[in-house]
Amino acid sequence: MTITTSARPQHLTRPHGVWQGAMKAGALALALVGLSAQAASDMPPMPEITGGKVAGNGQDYTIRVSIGTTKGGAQYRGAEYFEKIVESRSDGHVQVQLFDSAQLGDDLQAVSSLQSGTLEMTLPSTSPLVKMFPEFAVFDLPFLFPTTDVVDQVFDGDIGDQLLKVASSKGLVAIGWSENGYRQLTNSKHPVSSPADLEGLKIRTMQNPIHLDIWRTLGANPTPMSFAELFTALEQGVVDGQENPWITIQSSKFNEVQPYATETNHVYTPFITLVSKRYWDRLPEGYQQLLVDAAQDMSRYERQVSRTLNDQIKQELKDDGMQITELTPGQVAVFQKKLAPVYDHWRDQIGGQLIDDIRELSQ
Ligand code: KDG
Repeated sequence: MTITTSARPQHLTRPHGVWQGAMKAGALALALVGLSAQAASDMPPMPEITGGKVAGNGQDYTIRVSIGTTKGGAQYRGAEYFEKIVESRSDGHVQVQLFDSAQLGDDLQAVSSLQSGTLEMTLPSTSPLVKMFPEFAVFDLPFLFPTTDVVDQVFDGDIGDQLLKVASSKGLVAIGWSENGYRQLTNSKHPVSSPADLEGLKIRTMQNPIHLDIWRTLGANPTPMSFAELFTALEQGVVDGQENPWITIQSSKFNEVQPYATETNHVYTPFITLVSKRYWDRLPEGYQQLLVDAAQDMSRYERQVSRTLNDQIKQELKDDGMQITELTPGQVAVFQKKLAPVYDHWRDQIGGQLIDDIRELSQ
């Protein structure tokens, strides 16, 4: 897949969303179940809404949004901002209802509900969707996104637009990106500071062939599982470990059943904002553009929330007794060297050009 400059999907004209202002403490408290009081208080305030009222066709619309993570995470916070923008700029004619913690199904179930038109919107990780969109597997390659700057260049540039175009098919309309984040390993057995320490550890992965390849290549014993089943599987010892960003580890209380963590930052996982094509085609053009505007504003704010809280929450997990191993650059290099074959395994399927284009961004 070669990146072309005119990559931007037709439905994605970039609005002029800017950052301003603060938000009322009340709503702040309401929205933050699951996060510590400290993290809650450090949550960046929602920016003022920019852009005027949008005229519809006099009809009212409801958008149910399925979210896999809990109310305490950056993802839910971003979705609340999306809700606020859409309801205010449509003068209440478009109502948004948020359903967290996979109430309406996990990522794969929610996407299939969009395709059948029984649900309007969802924010899945890209990893469970690689069978549907093989190019998405580029996000699962280890250590390909060394900094959030590289992530933003992809999200806010041609590569991100091209991948949204790819995902605007199969009954779906892709309108934006947000941040799941850099993944960290946790386990219930012992500290891990080298691949050798992974010998025989049963690690849960997302339903994704590259993640299975990563942990198999490192010498662990990986098993794919839906996020919705993960906490119970950890609690019952069905698996010894898992990997997710710090904010998800805290908001899903994995630290209560996982005493050990290693700051691996081994993969960066995005969320993608998807709308049901059947629903999209019923919306007047003004409301289609409103959803795109709101998704872009949500994307920038959610990334800010995720990054503001990331280090803070890691510290809180430590304060709450989690034993966190911080790898030295030399120790990270051992993991990177051991994982080099993963690139050879998947280069052709993903597309060498796409991988090289992203690598270029960190040069
Ligand atoms: O819907 C939530 C999932 O997208 C997210 O939690 C995926 O990181 C993920 C995992 O570990 O399953």
